[in-house]
Amino acid sequence: MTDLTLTIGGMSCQHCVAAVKRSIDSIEGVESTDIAVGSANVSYDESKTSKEAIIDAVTKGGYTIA
Ligand SMILES: [Cu+2]
Repeated sequence: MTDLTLTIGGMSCQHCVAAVKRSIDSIEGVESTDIAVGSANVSYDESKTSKEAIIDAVTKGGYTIA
């Protein structure tokens, strides 16, 4: 399992937390997420997904990686 911490821009409320959590949780290989306003801690299986895929899911939702 690989742990990834991201600093995310554009998040301002619990709606954003839920939206980011939903998009990261939908990635196959993501084991657990701990999302807060402005940050995400993600534990994932590196044989199934990648840091790039997780960043992609966040930026597609309209948020930025700081
Ligand atoms: Cu929001």
